[in-house]
Amino acid sequence: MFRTTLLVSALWFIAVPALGQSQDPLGQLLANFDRIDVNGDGVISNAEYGNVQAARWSQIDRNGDGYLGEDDFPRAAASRARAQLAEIAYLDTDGDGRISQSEFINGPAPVFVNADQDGDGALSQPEVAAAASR
Ligand SMILES: [Ca+2]
Ligand SMILES: [Ca+2]
Ligand SMILES: [Ca+2]
Repeated sequence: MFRTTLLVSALWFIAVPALGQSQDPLGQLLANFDRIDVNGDGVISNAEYGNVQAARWSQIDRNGDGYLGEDDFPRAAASRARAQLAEIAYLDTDGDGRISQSEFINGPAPVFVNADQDGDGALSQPEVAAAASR
């Protein structure tokens, strides 16, 4: 049960930021902004966001095969699994039909792209705050 909750929140975090989940990914990003901004330049780069994704990977790749797939979701959630995987299918940059750990970590997460209003590839604190209040 606990693991299931962890996995679902982790996936909501990356895949569906705007659905008003009680787990508030942008709020967490805002609260931890200075810690995530490792080089202290005042913005969170995709690489810095990748550190967050990397820290979460072990929760996401539940079966530990190095890829994010349907088998990493609870069996009962198969249809939701497919929907969420479809939403992040663009992360499969080598086109092998599965999302590897490095594709997951290096690719821009939907939450990142949505919050990056000026499209400069980095998140400023006001951008995160604005996205969090949407
Ligand atoms: Ca930075
Ligand atoms: Ca897996
Ligand atoms: Ca791939």
